[in-house]
Amino acid sequence: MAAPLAPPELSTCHPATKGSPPDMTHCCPPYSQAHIVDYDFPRTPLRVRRPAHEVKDDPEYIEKYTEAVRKMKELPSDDPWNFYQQALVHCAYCNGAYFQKGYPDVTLQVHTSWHFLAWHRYYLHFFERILGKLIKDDTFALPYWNFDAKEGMTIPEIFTSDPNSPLYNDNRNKDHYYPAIVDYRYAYKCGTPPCGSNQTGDELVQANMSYMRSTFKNSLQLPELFMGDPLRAGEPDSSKGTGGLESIHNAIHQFVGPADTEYHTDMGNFATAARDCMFYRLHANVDRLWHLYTNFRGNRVEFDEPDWLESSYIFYELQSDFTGRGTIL
Ligand SMILES: [Cu+2]
Repeated sequence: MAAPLAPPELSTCHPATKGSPPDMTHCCPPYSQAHIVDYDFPRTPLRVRRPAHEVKDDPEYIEKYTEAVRKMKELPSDDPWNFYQQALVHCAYCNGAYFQKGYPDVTLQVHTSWHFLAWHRYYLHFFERILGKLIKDDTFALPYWNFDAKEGMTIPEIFTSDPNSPLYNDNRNKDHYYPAIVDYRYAYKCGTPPCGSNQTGDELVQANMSYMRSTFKNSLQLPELFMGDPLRAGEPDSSKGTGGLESIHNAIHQFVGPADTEYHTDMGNFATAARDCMFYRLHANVDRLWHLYTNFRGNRVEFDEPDWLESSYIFYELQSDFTGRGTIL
């Protein structure tokens, strides 16, 4: 049965009803056929992502970032580069809009398995390239939310301070705005209250840090503990275990999303999470933590097998100049 996960068949996209709010089931791309080609990494300058708590004191960068997101939100609503079209990519891959190619009963889900880190790495890569193109700066890099450092353990204020900013989103838990400290054990549903570690201040900072440390340390010899279980073509995600890094990321999604609504839109639901700029900030740090994990393991590939190395996905690619819309990859 073993085989690498294949990209979805666009023509079979259907309503994404798995966990979606009832008004958020139309997640398919605005086309059903496309010219699909293999992706070659571009020869553009290296983009260097910086931590949120550093860039907030760099008005020139904040201006660029805000402008890029504004432009993305202003694109025609059916343009693949449009901010909300990009968010639908996440919905389609996560809320059951596709079946796995060749397996009409098995939905395609890129969470809760080893695909989580790889898929999101590519997702951010293409999103970041679009932002850079829109402001004609191919060195533009997303900031990362450095929630594993003391200075970064609160929701960054550039996303919360100005309701008129393109970076702002109203569907969040405002009780968790600065100076509330992120809690790696936070969850909407947790059986017995309290939901989370029940700690505050420095104690919570220390608890988070030791949780992160043990997540790394306990999984160094066994990458599935950090990255999630292998998921091969034809296997349902429900049979798989979530990796330690994804679990921390889940807590942070829930920490940002509204606790008191049924579907916890935006950040608390797969279908809508990427409608909030915080999503990309959070995932930029998840990606960085994966990079650190790889370093700690001496840069050995985590799963040296074709089912991991040859899995593939579909994203929107760009034209090579600054002028037009993206071509589809
Ligand atoms: Cu995701």
